[in-house]
Amino acid sequence: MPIRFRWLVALLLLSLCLTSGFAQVQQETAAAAGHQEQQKANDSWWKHAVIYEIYPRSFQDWNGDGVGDINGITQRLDYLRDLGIDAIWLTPMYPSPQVDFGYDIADYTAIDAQYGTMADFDRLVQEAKARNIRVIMDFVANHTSDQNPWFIESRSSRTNPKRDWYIWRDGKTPGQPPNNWLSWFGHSAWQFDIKTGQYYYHYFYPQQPDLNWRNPQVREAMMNVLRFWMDRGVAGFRIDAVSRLYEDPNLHDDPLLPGKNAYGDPNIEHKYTDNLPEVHESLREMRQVVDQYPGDPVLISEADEPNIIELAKMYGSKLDEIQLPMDFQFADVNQLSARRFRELIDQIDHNAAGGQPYFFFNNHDQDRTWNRYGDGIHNDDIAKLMAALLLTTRATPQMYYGEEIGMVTTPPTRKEDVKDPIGKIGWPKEKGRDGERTPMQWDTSKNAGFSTSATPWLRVPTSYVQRNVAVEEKNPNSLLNFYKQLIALRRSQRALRDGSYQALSRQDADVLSYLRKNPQSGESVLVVLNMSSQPKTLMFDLKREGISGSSAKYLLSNPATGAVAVPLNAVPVASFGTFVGAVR
Ligand code: TEU
Repeated sequence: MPIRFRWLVALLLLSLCLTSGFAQVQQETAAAAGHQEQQKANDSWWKHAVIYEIYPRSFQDWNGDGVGDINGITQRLDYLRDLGIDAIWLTPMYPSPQVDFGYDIADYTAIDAQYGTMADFDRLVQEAKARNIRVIMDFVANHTSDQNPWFIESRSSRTNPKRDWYIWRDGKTPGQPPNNWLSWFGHSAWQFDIKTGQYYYHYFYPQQPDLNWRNPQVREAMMNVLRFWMDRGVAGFRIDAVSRLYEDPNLHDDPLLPGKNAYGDPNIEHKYTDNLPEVHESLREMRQVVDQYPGDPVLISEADEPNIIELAKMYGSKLDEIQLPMDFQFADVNQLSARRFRELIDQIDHNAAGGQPYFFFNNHDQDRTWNRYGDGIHNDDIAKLMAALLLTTRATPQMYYGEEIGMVTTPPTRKEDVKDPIGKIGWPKEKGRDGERTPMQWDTSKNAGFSTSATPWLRVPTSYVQRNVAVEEKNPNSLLNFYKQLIALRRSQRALRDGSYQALSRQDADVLSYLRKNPQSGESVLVVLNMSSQPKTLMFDLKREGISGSSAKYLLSNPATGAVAVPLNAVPVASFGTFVGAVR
């Protein structure tokens, strides 16, 4: 071959190689992009986040008026970052007469002056973002305040254009409410309004009239509320009382159940006011609105769904409704029952149909875990065990301020001190929810460092002297440091982050144990929670789970031990002890 041609052939070959190499690179890049897309879908931030509920009135008072505020929260962001929190859910801080401490909203798109200004809020979002903390707002969709201009208009006359924004009905007979529906907060759910001679419906306090979600104008106004806060950079919403959005338009009476409630009313099944199918249309609508925004916004739903079927429905048949429905069954087991917890984890694992479970134990409406699960002797161990349960399953965990330091429910001791109206209506059987809303305990100074005011809105429990952030930070064995270590493990251990859940020793009535299996070849995590007062030594055969090693490496345990590893055929767990170990 003449030398010229040889060059030509060589050049041709080279360019062929290059193009095919390029094509390969291109193919690989496309595959990688596809993989990334796939991963993104599996890897939404809220699947891996630790979400922390803040009750703003009680977290940190910055201006010294006795009520917590936005700047107070901003001031404590470093604490939350160091704890390992990814997102904070703020209970309502909108203008409100505070009958239900913010859950009665007079204006959905403003900030109540007692908590600060919109500029303070914007700064909080910005400062949180700088620490990789997202802000989730509370969306009180079911009802407004009776001081909301919408309701003021609605009640002004029967012909007002906003009349139909709320649920107005004639009495059954003069002086008789339209039917037997009862408020969750006691007595009839109907309030007579003398001016127009009709009753309005309120699932909660009479000062919280229910919006009429069947009215398209109401839905549009509420969707605009979502847009308003999304535009300000929030990461999503916790939607209040979602299952109560709709009620039977034909006003059927609810079925009566035996016995009476704390308010002296007959017990009833809220059959015609809860979980009507229309709820799901509205949830899809909300989801479509937030999905218009970047950043993978999240919707969390609040409602004590009565069973797994109703809970699973919250995800939507195409996973197009709520990403994180709160699992109240799991939150309210109210006894250390390994069987019951195992059963509930199974239920959500099998029924969520690809949806992400969402667990919590504490919130601003119910007694703290310390009181509901503690036995009075081993409370600290039990609190650690509950923390491990919350933070080592597949579910996204939600914490409530103060649980990480073991805050105790401290209800008022005298009726005249009660702030939460249900405590006044139901005293002494129902003392209200003040007990779980007491100020955050930061240090040993006056008012636990919550406020410089002489009279914080709720009294600080005396237990603050031992139980506070400053003291617990210094103690390596404190509950606070246990939480920190668990959250760090949840981040660092691939198995805890992305692994599947496999129940172990299913027949064990005392010990809840499970494996979080590494989706790749790395370490899996074995969790053992002894829910009994008897120390135990357990045997695990994990060969069938693909674990060939014969020992587990300590990642975290309570009580702490100096040991590095333990043989899988004899894992010791103290009474109410916790073991978290790595296996291969
Ligand atoms: O609670 C809504 C609600 O339905 C609760 O009664 C819930 O079912 C119960 O806590 C389960 O244990 C929300 C808020 O969280 C609460 O603070 C408000 O008072 C209520 O809405 C009314 O807005």
